[in-house]
Amino acid sequence: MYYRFCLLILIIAGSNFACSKSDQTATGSSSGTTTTTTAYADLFIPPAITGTSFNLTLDKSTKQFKTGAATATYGYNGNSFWGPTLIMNQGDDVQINVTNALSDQTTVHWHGFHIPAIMDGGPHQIIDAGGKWSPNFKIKNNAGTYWYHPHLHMKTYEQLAKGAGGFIIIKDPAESALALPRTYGIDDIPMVFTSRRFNTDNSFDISGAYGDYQLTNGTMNAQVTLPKQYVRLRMLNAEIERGYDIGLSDNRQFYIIGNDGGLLNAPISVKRVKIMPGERVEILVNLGADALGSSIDLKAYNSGQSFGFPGAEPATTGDFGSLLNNKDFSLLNIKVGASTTNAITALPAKLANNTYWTNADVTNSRTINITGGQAGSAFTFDNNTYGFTKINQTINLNAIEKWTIVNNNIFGHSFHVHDVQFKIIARSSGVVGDHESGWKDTVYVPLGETVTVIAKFDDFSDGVNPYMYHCHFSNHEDGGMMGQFLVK
Ligand SMILES: [Cu+2]
Repeated sequence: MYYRFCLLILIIAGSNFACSKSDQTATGSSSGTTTTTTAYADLFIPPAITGTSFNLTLDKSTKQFKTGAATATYGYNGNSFWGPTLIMNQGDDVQINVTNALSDQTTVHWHGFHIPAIMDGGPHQIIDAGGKWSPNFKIKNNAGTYWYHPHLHMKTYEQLAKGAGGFIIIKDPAESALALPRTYGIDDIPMVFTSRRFNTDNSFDISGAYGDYQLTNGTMNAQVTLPKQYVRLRMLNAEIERGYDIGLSDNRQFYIIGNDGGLLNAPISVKRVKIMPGERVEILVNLGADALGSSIDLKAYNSGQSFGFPGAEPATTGDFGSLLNNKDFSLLNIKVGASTTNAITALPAKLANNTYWTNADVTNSRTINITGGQAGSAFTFDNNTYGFTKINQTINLNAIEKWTIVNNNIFGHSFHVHDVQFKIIARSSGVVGDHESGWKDTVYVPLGETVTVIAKFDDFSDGVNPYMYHCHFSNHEDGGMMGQFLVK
C-alpha cells in the first residue's frame, strides 16, 4: 500500500495541519507558526479502466488512516477507499456491470451524464445486497471530468462518506486535438477532496456536516511528484458539505480550463477558485519555471469566508464544527520532478467553441425556492420534502427551460440537476464568474442569492421514471432536499 503512518500534529490553536518538511511551517491564519514533524503519504492515484465494458463491484474494505485500528470503509473493485477511474469515449455505447457486495442496498449514479432516466442510477435504480445492475447507454457528453457515486435515498451520505465513489473521464476528438496534458497519473491527475471525522475507535463519524481531517483521493497529508511543465489537475469536491477556496501556496496564477460539463472556450487565469460539493474544476498549473526538487502546496484558503460558505462556521466540534473550519489548510504537497518527453510547455489560447443558451432560447421558466432549515428542521425545495413517488416538475421533451433558484434562507447550498448540463446566466449578487462560464450540472447558491440557469431537456423522454434535482450536500439531500422531474 502507498500510505505511511502519519505523525500528525494538529495545531488546533494555530489552525492548520503542519507537515513534516523541515523547511515548511504551519501557515495558519491566526496564531501559530511552528515547524512540526508530519510524514507525507503518497497520493493515491485510482487505477484506470478504459473501454466500452466496465465491471464495478462495491464492497466493504478497511483503510489505515490513523495509528491504531484500521477504519471500516467502502471501495469499488477492491480499493480500500474510492474506486477505479473509468475512461470513456464520446459516441461509444458502454455497458457497465455493477455488483453490490455490501449487505445493504445501493445505487450508482453517473453524475453529469446525459442518459435515459432508467439508466441514471438515482434512488429508483436500487441494487439489492448481493445483486447486480447492468445499465448501458451511449456517451453523449463532452470530454470532461465526471464521477459516479451511490444515490440511495437516506443512505447517500453514509455510503459516500465510507468511500464509495469514482471518477469518469470522457474523451472526445475536439479535446484530444488540443495540446493539453493527458497522461493519466503523470501530468493529468484526478483529485477528489473530502474530509472525515473519526470516532475514538478510528471508525468514521457519520453524523455531522464536516470532517476534521482532509483527504485527497482518500490520502491524508498527500504528496505527489509532478513533472516540471504544465500539469492538469481534475479537481472534484466530493465533500458532505464543505466548500473549498483553492489556490497555490506561493499565490501564483493558474488556469481554469474546464468545469462540470467540459472545456471552457478559453483558459481563465486566476489565483483562487471555489469548488463546492459535486462540482468539478479542471486547472492547468505551470511548473515549468520551478526548480527540480522544490515544492508547492495546493491549499484550501477557507479562513475568513462569510457565513453561509460551508465550512466557515467557527466551531471546532459538534454537527457544524470541525478542526478544519474557517482555516487555511493543505490539500496536496506537489514536488517538482523531471519533465516528461511529451511535456506541455505552453498554454493553449483557445479550447472550445461552446455556444450557450440565452434568454432568447427559453421556452419555459420555473422558480425553485430553497426552504426549511429553520429551528432544526430539514432543508427542502418549495416546502416539499422528497417523496419517492412524488413528481415535483414535469418538463416537455425538447423544452429549453430557465430555472431560477432562490435562496432567501439561512445557508448556502450546492444545486445539482440530473440529465442536463446547464448555462448559468445570472446571479443576483452580480455577474456570473468566468470560472463558471462553461457547461455546469451543479451550481453554488450562496445565502441570500438567486441564481438563474438555462438547460435543454432533449433526447430522453420517460413518463414513468424521474430524474432528480437536489442539494449536493449529501446530508441535506438525505434529509429531503431533493425533487423529481419527468421529461415527457
Ligand atoms: Cu443544501
